[in-house]
Amino acid sequence: MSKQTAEKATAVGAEEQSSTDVADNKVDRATLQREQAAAKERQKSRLGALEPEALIELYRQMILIRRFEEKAAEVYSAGKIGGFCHLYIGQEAVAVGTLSALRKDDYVITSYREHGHALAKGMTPESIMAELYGKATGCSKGKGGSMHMFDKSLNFLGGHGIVGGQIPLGTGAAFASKYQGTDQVTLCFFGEAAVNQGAFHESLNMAQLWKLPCIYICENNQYGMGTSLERAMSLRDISKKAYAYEMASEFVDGMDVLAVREATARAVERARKDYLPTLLEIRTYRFMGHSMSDPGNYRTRAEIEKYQERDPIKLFSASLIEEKIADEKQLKEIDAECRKQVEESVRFAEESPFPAPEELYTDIYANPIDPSARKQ
Ligand SMILES: Cc1ncc(C[n+]2csc(CCOP(=O)(O)OP(=O)(O)O)c2C)c(N)n1
Ligand SMILES: [Mg+2]
Repeated sequence: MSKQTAEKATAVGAEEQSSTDVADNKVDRATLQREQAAAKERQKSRLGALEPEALIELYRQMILIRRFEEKAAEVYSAGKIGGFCHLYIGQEAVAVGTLSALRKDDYVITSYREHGHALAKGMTPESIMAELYGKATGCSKGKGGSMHMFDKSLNFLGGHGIVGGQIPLGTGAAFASKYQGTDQVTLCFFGEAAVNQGAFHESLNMAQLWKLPCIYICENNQYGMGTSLERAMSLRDISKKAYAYEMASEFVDGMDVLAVREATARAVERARKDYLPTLLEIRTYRFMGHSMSDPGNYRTRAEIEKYQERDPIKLFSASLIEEKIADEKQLKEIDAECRKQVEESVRFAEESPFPAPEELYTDIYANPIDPSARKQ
């Protein structure tokens, strides 16, 4: 990929960058409405690429994540979940859009804000909720909690707490696929604050140099904990950082699930056919605080409201209804089914046992410790 081609790829996505993407404290309703109308038209023009059932499935996955996260917040506040808990509300179109462009055996690796990715990869709400509760039936046997969801059978490689720590690991997974001669690709997710870590730059350099089938997905929600992107980064146009490595890149509207899917599909093709990496900057926004313990005093209510107007689920349901792909009743039924599914996951978690004390000594080393040897 030449620098010129990479520039062209970015320029395509850049058309969709909103003029109101910077933090501010007043809502210009007229501009917002105009931008939302344009966003809806862009989304509608993409609807024809998928069958109605596939479109409705995207809606179902997004609403399942939303309802799951709302419930997680509720049970966390009720003291049922210990440790950290980072919610994905507002960012659903990113996990759902990107993962919908994958094959089942492709790899996914991400940060601690991963409940949504885990659900979109096909993990059950039960296995995730039980993990949040620290129960033995959780996907990591109750030993990982919110930041450590894993499912080897689905090639879901976690759930990582160190900012940027998963980027070299994802690069390694992509290296393994190439080395073993498979055509699997890896989606490696991280937040925009992780881009300032050396591990990001080392990984991109290596991936382009060695031609690794890794798609680097920066979920730019514009804040790293309480620090805004403006205060932390000299070059804020993250997709352009790929130029330093002559890597293909795109800027993508993360509130449009179909735009996300299309950009990912282009990157997947490049990775699967030619072992070429891509950097996608997907602009999004988290509606909740950084974690459940964040009161969020660094943002104005007006700013949050502005982004809530751009809610990816609101946008997609409006497009589906206006284009007569689904009606309101049908979408409400799907919502009710998802709520029920989430309720069942809570019941499952509540009724599951905590891990047995002996479990303290398992899953620590590749060669398990023999507890009887400890007594000698
Ligand atoms: C190496 C490292 N430094 C600092 C932290 C503390 N920390 C946890 S999350 C976070 C912000 C990361 O923001 P971003 O990458 O934008 O992801 P987001 O939380 O917005 O999804 C920080 C600084 C950490 N976990 N690891
Ligand atoms: Mg962030």
